[in-house]
Amino acid sequence: MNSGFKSGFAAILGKPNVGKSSFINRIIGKKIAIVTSKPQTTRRRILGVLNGAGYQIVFVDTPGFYKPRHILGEYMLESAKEEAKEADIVIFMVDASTPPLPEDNHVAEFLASGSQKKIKRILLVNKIDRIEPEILAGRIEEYKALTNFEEIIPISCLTGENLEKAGDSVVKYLPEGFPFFPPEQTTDLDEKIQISEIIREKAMSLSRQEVPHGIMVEVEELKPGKKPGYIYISAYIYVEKESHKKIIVGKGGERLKQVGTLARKEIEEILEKKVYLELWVKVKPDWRDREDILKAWGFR
Ligand SMILES: Nc1nc2c(ncn2[C@@H]2O[C@H](COP(=O)(O)OP(=O)(O)OP(=O)(O)O)[C@@H](O)[C@H]2O)c(=O)[nH]1
Ligand SMILES: [Mg+2]
Repeated sequence: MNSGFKSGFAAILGKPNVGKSSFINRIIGKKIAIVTSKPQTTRRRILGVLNGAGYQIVFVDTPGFYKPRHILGEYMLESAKEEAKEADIVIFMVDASTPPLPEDNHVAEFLASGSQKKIKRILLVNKIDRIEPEILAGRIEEYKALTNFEEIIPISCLTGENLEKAGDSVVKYLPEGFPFFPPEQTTDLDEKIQISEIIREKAMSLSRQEVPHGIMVEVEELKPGKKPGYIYISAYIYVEKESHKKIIVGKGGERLKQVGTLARKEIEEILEKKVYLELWVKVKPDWRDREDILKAWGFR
């Protein structure tokens, strides 16, 4: 009926900061998910579609597994689990530069429970560029013991090592079926959300300590600009405290300006148009624990 075409969903699970979003961007060859050096960057599932000869893989980037400390965290963990339950394959990603940590066990325990027990699993041991080759084999053994895997592949999203091999092994376990998306579509993200994510990435990257985790961005307007050929975008950057607002704005507005410049450049690349970007910073106390706000922002 479909002449052996393969298609399915591969959910990428793992603790925060192991490189799940980097993997999706690198394997698709396009920036789909934002990446920062801070844990808990990804907050909701993001799809990345990879088309090849006779197959379509829908990679699902998920928030990292960690112990929630607020309602947003609960949503993030739940959303990662839901995506895994609906996937055909689970890619369990770990960080080669450290031995297994409790959050890795948490992922393994989840995979050993309920309907998860039957799912095909591929272990990707990422960041191998960060360790000496002599210790890699031992490190793999430590991770291998977490649960049972169909395949184990050491990779580096930084250098690209073994990424093709990782893709091939996903294809091997894909079920037969028709493609889910047309060939030109690489993600399902709405344009306004994509833009707000880029702004959030820049704001998170330029701030420190507890500030980045309390940042939320909402695009307010996206319309043709006054100057011909320009797009006008206005967005709110929300933070949890007045002191955080001062940090994001910076001395004389310097930091906010930097966020705006970096974000604008990237948005211009995506939209292939000149952009006039206006950013406003607002305080929303404890928004990560406010059901009403989270719901309005699509987290519930
Ligand atoms: N050295 C090295 N760094 C990497 C590699 N892959 C990712 N990184 C870095 O690791 C950090 C985290 O990467 P992300 O892709 O945001 O990790 P994540 O698993 O999506 O994190 P969360 O969204 O917080 O769960 C970033 O600074 C990346 O540049 C790699 O193969 N080697
Ligand atoms: Mg991520």
